[in-house]
Formats: sequence, C-alpha cells, structure tokens
Amino acid sequence: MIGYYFITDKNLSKKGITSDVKEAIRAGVKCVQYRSKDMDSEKAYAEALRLRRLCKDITFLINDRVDIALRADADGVHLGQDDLPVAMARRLLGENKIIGLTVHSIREAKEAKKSGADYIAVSPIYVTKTKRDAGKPRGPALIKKIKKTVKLPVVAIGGINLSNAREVIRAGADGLCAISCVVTKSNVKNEIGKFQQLFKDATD
Ligand code: 3NM
Repeated sequence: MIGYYFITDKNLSKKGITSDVKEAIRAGVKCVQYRSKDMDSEKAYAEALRLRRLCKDITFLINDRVDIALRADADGVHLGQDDLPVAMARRLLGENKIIGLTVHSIREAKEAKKSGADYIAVSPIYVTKTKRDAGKPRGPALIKKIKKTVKLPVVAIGGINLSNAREVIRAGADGLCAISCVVTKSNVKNEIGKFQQLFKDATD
C-alpha cells in the first residue's frame, strides 16, 4: 500500500513547497515527488537537494529529470510518456532506483511492465486544471482494468479530491495523488490525513 503520495506544486502552494513537504512528512506519507516544470537546472538541483535532506527517511522521487535525480541522490524518478524511455532511465540510474511511469491505457500499462517500471501512475482519472495537457479523464474503471491485467503498484492521479477518492481506492489503487485540493489549503497535514483515513477505512 502506497497510500497518499505527495507531489510538490509551487504555483498552487499556499505556504510554499518546503512547508508542504514538511507537513506531508509529519502526516506520515511514504513518498514525495519533487515536480518543478519551469525552473533552471541549478535552481531545481538546489531545491531537490534541500528536499532530499528533508525526505531522508522516506521515498523521494524527481519528476522527469534523471540528471537531477542522480545529482541529488533521489530514490528515483517519475517519468511521463514523452520523457526519457524507462529502459534508458534504468541504464542511467541502475537497478536499485525506483522508476515510475504515467500511463493512460492498458496498452501503456503493459508496456510499462515490460520496460521495467516499478510502478505506474494512471492518469488523469478525472478532469484536472493542474496539468493543462493531461488529456481526457479515464475514470476509475481504468484502474480496475489495469489492476486485473498488470502486476504493478498503481497510483491514481488527476482531479482526485475527498469526494471521489473512495471510488479510486475501491477501484484498486494502491496510492493516490491529489495536488490542488491539498496544497491550496492552510493545513496540508490535516488534508493529507483525511485521504490517509480513507485508505485506512478501506483496509479495516
Ligand atoms: N499529472 P490535481 S494530472 C501532475 O494526468 C499531474 O499525468 C497528471 O493535480 C497526469 O490533483 C496532474 O490538482 C495534476 O488534479 C494533478
């Protein structure tokens, strides 16, 4: 079980990503992903290094940037379909690092397994404004289909909030990301706690 999976978003964050990550750790998340789409390499590296230190006891992943993951000694990367291919990232990172891949279909999920991804993010589940090019919503049914056919941990992402998270968990997601409905709130730790409770309720 991955549970609530935290992804940084400095544009949406109310208190800044350092504060958000600290609160996510205090909430007990097992995984933090540093996502920074529009920053130069040195700034992104410095920020990644700071967060790596904060996330010393949990899984710390970098979105897209294998180079920054290597420099900051992250635990791995999260890649999109248009990023470096998983096999190439694996060669650069080695067997011990984690590679996650975003998928939008069963075909992509099967490919992810073949290429050696460690987990997949199924996306977008619902309509989201956070990622402009997320594409059309796939609904929780895709999670169910993928869980039946592909033996990889599944994280759900895109438009997830407290009203629809139950159906995502019921569809078999091992974890979920919900960015805007968490980082725009004053108490990030409490908001994360509500999602974690939904996972607990589902397993009790
Ligand atoms: N990736 P929110 S959707 C980072 O579909 C990201 O691949 C997506 O934010 C994808 O929880 C997304 O605010 C943003 O909808 C998710």
